[in-house]
Amino acid sequence: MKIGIVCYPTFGGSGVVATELGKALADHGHQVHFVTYNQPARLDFFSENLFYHEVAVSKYPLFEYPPYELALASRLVDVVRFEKLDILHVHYAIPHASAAFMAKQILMTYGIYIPVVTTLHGTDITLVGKDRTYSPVVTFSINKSDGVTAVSEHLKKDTFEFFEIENEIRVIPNFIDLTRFSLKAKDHFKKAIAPSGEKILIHTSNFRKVKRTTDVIRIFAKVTEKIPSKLLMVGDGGERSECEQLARDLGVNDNVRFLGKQDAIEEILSVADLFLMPSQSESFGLAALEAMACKVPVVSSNAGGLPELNVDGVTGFLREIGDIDGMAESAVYILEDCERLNTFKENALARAKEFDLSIILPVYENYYAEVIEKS
Ligand code: GMT
Repeated sequence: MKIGIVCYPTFGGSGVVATELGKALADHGHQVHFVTYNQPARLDFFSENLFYHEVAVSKYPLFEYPPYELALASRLVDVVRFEKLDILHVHYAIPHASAAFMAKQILMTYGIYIPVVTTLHGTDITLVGKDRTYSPVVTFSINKSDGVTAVSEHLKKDTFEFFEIENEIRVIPNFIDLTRFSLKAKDHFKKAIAPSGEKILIHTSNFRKVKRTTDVIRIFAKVTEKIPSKLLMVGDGGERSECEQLARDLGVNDNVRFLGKQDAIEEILSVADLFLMPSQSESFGLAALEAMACKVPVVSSNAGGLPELNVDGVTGFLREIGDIDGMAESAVYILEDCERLNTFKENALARAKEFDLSIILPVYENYYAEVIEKS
């Protein structure tokens, strides 16, 4: 197939899923065309089946807000027509689904019907989408998509709850490439971080409020009262300085390292004993899946789709949002006993294997075929 992919070309979950999916489809012999405003973060190599089309937004003094959606729609018209695409797959509803709808309408004037699949990732529904500023457009463009997928049952339920959806929504979960995400031998790095054999806790995110990153620091402060440990905070975003200040206020800053944005996340995860994800909202929790693939158990909130990934008492624990004491208690329970920790680690990996790319890729391929056939 010739597949067009629209996404945010950033480190964020939806961009990562879209890029990894595109790469895997290209490896499987499909021709994949990315249409975005920047080269996607993980698309920095050559493949004969991968193409990148930049969306350039012209600046004009009149435009206080440059119309990205129109530039994207125009680019899509161009790419679909001249590359003869079979299907467009847009990741994150805003503004990609509505831009794709507009492109589809324009393409009809050329006698071309391009089926559009929209994948809902989370905040496009739970935070931004249900905001009245956008909700009529989100509702319309979901209903006008030829296929709609959501990354968890919970997100599907939320979508039906928040919007008047007449379309069917297919759940296709996030996936992981286990050839890349696996435990790496990084003992020297582990020794440098935890020279006295301390346990290593880790959190990776974009440090947005929804991630409750200050909870991570508070949980860690409680864990260190019981177990000598270190905390790695990976990523960057609005809440980072607040976390740094809190670590100082709680007197744990010597044991916390802020590593900023990192590419080789699997190498850092490989030294960790426990992943913390106390999110306020999480449609799936790709970062937790990445950790599990590297044999790291997860203590998380029970927000959104997290219970569909993290199996309570098996791959880690689920606690109510904001239950800092409970999450610290669960963390100590996992870390205090080596044999128990190893069991949780094995369970985490076994669970991650259920989301292997080799399982989820054909699900997308079959879905595309189904959508193309019925369009
Ligand atoms: O929250 C993030 O880390 C970024 C966000 C995004 O929209 O890119 O991630 C969302 O999509 C991911 C991929 O489907 C999911 O695994 C994340 O759970 C989801 N984030 C939220 O729902 C808050």
